[in-house]
Amino acid sequence: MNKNQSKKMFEKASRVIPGGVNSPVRAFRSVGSEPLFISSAQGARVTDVDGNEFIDFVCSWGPMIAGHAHPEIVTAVKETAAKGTSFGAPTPNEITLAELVVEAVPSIEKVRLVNSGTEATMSAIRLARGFTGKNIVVKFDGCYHGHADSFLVKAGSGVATLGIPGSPGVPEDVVKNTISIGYNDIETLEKTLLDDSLDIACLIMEPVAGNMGCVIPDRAFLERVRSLTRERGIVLIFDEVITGFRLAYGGAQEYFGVTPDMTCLGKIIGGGLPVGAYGGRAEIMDQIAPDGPVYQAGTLSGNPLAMAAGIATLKLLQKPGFYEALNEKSAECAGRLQEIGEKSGLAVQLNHIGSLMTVFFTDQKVVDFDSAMSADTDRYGEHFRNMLSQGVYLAPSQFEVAFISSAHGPEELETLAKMTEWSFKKLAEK
Ligand code: KE4
Repeated sequence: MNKNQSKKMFEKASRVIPGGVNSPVRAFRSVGSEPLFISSAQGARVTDVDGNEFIDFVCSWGPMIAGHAHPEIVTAVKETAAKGTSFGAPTPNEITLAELVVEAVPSIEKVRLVNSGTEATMSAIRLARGFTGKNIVVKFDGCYHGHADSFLVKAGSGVATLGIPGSPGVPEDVVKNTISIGYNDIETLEKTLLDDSLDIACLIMEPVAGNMGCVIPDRAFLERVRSLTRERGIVLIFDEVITGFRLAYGGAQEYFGVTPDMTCLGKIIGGGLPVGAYGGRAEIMDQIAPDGPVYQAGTLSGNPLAMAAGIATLKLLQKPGFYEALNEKSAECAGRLQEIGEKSGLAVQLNHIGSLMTVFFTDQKVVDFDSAMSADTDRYGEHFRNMLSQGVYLAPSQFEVAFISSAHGPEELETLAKMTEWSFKKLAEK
């Protein structure tokens, strides 16, 4: 495969952008390769600057649930741009998108629009702290909530330990109020939330984890999180930046029938443009400035173009049968991959829910951060490179998910299955 132009651009980019990329995972470091520079995309396919075309299972990390360059989304953005790109003043489309979110998401009575998932989650925990007057935030190992200081803590040591900075530049003073414990670990959850010495403001979680690869909550665990946080007056925040409008129109909270106190959104609600959102019960949201004392602001919050792309996307998702069709073909595809894995002789696990899936190269069932970390990342890297050579673009990390969109048809999913079988055979021969 000719990658000359990508190579040249990567060298040029690296002279002026740290690592040559504007987000680390795009650097392809963990899959032993160099990044592709994308020139265009259409439906389920992306084309790089060397003219190579790939079936795309990254989907911009989730937003492109209706496929790339969907005509209704492109038209909405073009028409809006022609009337101006930003005013720093409220616009009608912000009401439209907010109303769509309030209507769709069970936990949200009021919502504040921001510019990224990180901004949504960092604002949500500040609000939870302001609302409760408490400081401690509980999260789960392997769950990623964006790069705000409070979230960048080392994974817990199996028991509730106050946070240890997970990155230089994050002061201990900040992360000492963050506790990270094991996902699906009810015993540690109970020990932590029932500990009267801990002044816990909120618990934030991905209701399906997508950042240690796809890890699905035990129903008992998810229900215990809800019952314990309610019992203890702890604000339960679902970080649905990935799962929001992905697992169902009402997100994971609709899919599982478990309603948090607050929800963070991103990705899909921006249709590929920068949007995040946090929302919840009105009594909590009314504490946010200018109504309340908890401060949060943003120059481009509710940006007209991003609103237009988000509204056009949600309108597509409202079409009858959208999720049934998407989840059905994803399940069929997952079933094929499961079968291929079982026959391959390789140690592979497939975790799948809705239109999200991850193939883990490990013999352990992947149910939390530790079991996810048992995966052979070198083997994943080989698999990634095998698939890329056959025109299939998977997530450039073992600890991400593959996204399927409504634009992925039988041909694309058949190619995924066939090339997976070919790659697994190659890996097994090594
Ligand atoms: P952003 O700030 O990247 O918009 O959102 C942060 C975030 C928050 N919560 C969840 C559950 C998320 O998955 C994310 C961001 N997701 C990653 C991919 N898993 C973004 C990709 C990247 O970092 O380049």
